[in-house]
Amino acid sequence: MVSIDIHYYVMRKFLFFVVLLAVTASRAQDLQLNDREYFERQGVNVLVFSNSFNGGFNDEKNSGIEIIHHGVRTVQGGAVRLNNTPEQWDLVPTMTSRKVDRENGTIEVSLRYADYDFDSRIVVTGKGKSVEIAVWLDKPVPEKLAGEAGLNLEFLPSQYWLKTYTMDGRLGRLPRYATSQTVTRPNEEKPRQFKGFRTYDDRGTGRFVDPLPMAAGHDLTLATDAPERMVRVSSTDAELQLFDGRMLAQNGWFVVRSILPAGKTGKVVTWTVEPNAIANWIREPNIGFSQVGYIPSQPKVAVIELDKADTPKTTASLMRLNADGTATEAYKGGIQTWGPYFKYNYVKFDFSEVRQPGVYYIQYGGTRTNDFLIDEHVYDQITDATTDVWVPIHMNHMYVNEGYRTWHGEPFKEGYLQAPPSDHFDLHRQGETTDTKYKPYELIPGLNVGGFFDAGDFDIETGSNINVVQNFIRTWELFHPQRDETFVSQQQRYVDLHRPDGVPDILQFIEHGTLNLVAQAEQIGHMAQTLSNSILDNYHHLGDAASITDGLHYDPSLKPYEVSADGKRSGTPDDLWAFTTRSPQLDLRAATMFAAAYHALKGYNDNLAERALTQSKRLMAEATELINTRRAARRTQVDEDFSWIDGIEHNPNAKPDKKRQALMARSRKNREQLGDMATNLQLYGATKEKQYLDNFTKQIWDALELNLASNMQTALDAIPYMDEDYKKKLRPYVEKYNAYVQDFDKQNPYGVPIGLGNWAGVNMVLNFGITVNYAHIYYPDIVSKDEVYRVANWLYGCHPYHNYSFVAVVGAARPKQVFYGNNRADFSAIPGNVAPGLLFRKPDHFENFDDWPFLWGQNEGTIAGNTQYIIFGSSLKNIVND
Ligand SMILES: [Ca+2]
Ligand SMILES: [Ca+2]
Ligand SMILES: [Ca+2]
Repeated sequence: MVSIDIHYYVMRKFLFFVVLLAVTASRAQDLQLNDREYFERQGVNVLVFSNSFNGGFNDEKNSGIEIIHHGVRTVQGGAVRLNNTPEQWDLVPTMTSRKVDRENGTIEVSLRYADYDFDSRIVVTGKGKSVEIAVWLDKPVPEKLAGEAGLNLEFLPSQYWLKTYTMDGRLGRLPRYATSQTVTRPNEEKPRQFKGFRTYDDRGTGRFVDPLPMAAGHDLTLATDAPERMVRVSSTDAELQLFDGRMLAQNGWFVVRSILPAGKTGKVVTWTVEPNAIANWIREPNIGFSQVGYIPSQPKVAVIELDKADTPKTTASLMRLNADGTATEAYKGGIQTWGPYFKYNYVKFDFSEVRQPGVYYIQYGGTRTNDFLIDEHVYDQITDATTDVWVPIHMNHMYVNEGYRTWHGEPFKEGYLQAPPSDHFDLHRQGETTDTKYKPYELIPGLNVGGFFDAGDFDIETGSNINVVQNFIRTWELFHPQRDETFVSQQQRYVDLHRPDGVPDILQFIEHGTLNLVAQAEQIGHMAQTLSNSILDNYHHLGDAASITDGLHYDPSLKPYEVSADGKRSGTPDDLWAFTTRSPQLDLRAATMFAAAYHALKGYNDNLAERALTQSKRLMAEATELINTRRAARRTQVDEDFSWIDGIEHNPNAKPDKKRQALMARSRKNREQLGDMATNLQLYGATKEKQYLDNFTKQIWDALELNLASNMQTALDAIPYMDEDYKKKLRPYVEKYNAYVQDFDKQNPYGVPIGLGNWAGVNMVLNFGITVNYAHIYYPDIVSKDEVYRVANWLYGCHPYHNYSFVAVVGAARPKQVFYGNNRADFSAIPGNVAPGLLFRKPDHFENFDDWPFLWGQNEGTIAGNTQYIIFGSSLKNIVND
């Protein structure tokens, strides 16, 4: 009996626990508002304006209500919007307040469209496995927006296309390509776009295109055939419409939308949104390693990114592929814990011991990586795709051919017009005056020569092009690469890839960049800010650059789309503009670059070299005078300006101590009197005039005291011109820099600086990599060779989110497939491109899409960044091969 009683007691206790567990478990299955202010359950994160529309480029597809669904941010753009399928330059709301009420499990945001004096509130409430999204109005929708304003939520096409859906029980399949229906409506009915610009060319019809819904009803389930993507949206008080945003713009998303009712206030639209969660889902480990492979002697450490709920394994193996196709375990080693970093947990697997050349893969639990090489020659080709393919394709004002394929015809044959005073859509503007002898809209002759496309767009950013020429000159002077894989004829305006022409390509790239920049200085009198599109509807061009404009001079006396009888002019205002507001700082940068270009080009193109030198001297004198005049005028207004020492170490909020203040004051004074130290150093390199070196020497030590990390590169760049004493004096700073480098191992699991901005930080990482390489070259006893692989590992696959190489490189086993290049509409890449990398979304998500190229913050490559990569890659190869 006793035993039975005890048994009964234990049973009751047990049952109680089972019930308790079930209750806890079901609560754990509910969406909970967590400490980081988003709704969370395993496999589902619902973010409510953790990321706000920032207005820079309007709709960056990065904001509003977002869902990270089984690790992928597949839903965003949840907000009150004014269009069925908002485009990038359609108006976005400003978030005027955000309240998190943890007690009641709600997040409330207030949204405002100032252009229409239209305010609304969105309240998101966790309700079991769903969230309720409700729109509240204190005043009815303004009359002008009635029928236009609605609650929108956007779904990532590449994760939803080809999947099935149901709307009120009716079946459908989301299409791979946009082929739904549209209507046209009078332009007056279209809500205003960004700064009044227009994304479309209406061909004189006075009408805009508006997509029609693919489906409508009250209960929609998307991806009924894919549990990891399945989301149910239902509403009892509003009709749901499903649109395809790609009808208007290739970067559009699938949109679920309910129009806000006219004339009503209070809670006007209510949705229940339930993202499906796969039971006990745990994210697959992301094993970060170098897709390019490893040389036998280098450290080889894989960083493994794990779900918080995952239990780390104790060991991993390096498997070697044998000649007969079988695999054997080459090494088995322990897993080291690194710890948590943002939302994941990190461990490491060190297989440095393995030095035998061969083909390997990593086996960690049930996860097997793709194979990679260990071999002496893995880095030999890392810059070839960039120099042989990416760079020549970005040569402006040339016809570019590759084998059977034409990349683009000769763009902008009609040249560039003087920009009138105006605002612009790509972060620059033309000031009140033109600062030139040209009248607004007048043709500025001679600018359609040389230069490089900026990035995924086709403008010439002067500042970037100056960097590009400098990067090429630096590569040329340091490494003298004789590689010749490109035919360049300035006379024929023709470039042919993979056709040697007897001239080293780098020299031809220096020449091409200089040609445009010298033309700017000669024709305009100073440097243009940019040569860019004048109309938004040809700025977002995707396709052959030669078809952006009609190649005919714009003639306002003709009607739009009309061509003159002689066939040389048209009434279509598509010509690009030169934005010519004078910046003496930009002129100074150009002057330095021209001096260096003179040296690089002398003996190859003497005429261009002389032109560059002439402009260098003139701009140097004029800009210095202008800067001093402006500085004197400003002195009374701005007392302290320390912006130039901004950098990782500089904390603008920290009040510097007395000693530092004195140092800052002295640095500023020296800088004003002697000029920028890096500029002085470059000028010394170009002219060998001693005064420049003296100006540099007077400043470098203070600069290193103030900001070691930012100024170390300049200090190292001086070594070839300096004596042994300088090198000795620099030693303790290099020792400190080495400690700074090592410290990154504590800051994050990957050991490199990681940016959290709206543009992922590849430039910062490359700068870091270049400086580490040079520190090793000059001080191998302080900065060991092992350090130079940090950035290589990061770039080629050892990073968060996925393990693909950020460089579309020759040699990588698994490079990224899609980039934000000018062929992005084809879900493609231009070989040799370097992605910005991992975009950080607040509060804790890193992301790099490899099936959706359209987010520039993570996938666009720039001409300045890619030429910086050439320096990084060249220096790495140099170190490895020594
Ligand atoms: Ca641009
Ligand atoms: Ca060549
Ligand atoms: Ca034209």
